[in-house]
Amino acid sequence: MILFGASVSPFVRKVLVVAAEKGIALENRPINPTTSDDAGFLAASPFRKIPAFRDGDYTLADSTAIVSYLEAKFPAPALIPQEARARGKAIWFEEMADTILYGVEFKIFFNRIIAPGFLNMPGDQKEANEAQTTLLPPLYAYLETVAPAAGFLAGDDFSIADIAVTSMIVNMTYANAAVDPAKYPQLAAYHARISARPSFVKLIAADRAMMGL
Ligand SMILES: N[C@@H](CCC(=O)N[C@@H](CS)C(=O)NCC(=O)O)C(=O)O
Repeated sequence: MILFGASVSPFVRKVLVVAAEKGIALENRPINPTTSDDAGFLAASPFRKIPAFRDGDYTLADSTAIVSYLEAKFPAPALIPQEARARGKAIWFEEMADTILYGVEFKIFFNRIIAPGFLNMPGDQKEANEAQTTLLPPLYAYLETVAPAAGFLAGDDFSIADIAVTSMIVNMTYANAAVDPAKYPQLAAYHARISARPSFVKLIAADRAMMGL
């Protein structure tokens, strides 16, 4: 199985963490989605988005679709809860991370890291600063109300909810928009605990080395 895209993408990281937690061997090809002419990537991702995925003759794009496939094919350990309330919450947190958190993460991470570091462009620092000061606080404030002191976001077990939210906050951390423990102590402790899992630690170390952080 091949996963296209680099782990600095929070969506690629989400799939790589799922694979690591389940003990699935994935070959990771960290292609650039904008410029890649890798035929395998283009065949798997009709709109040049990462992550994209191939398993034999089967292809998928979109992290949620790929995680759903991996969950069905490799059910243990379960990362999408079965119980109704827990499953609903897991999908809510994954969706909240992938849309609401990502909308703010993009303005901060793109302008501070991707544009200057990889595209040789200055990045719109005003947009990044405004996103950090006005758009991000309500999101961290919400997560502060739901982050558990022990345990997980959806049900009793570690799940896609924890992976998706943590993956997005990891990118905020790279871009100097980390959770301030003085303002959001529960969320900061939760983020530290989940991002310390071995499935995250290796990827974060590799990202930091790649970005020179
Ligand atoms: N909903 C998609 C989002 C994927 C996405 O937007 N990936 C970004 C990288 S973080 C991308 O491919 N950007 C390149 C582009 O839009 O050209 C998922 O969950 O996989």
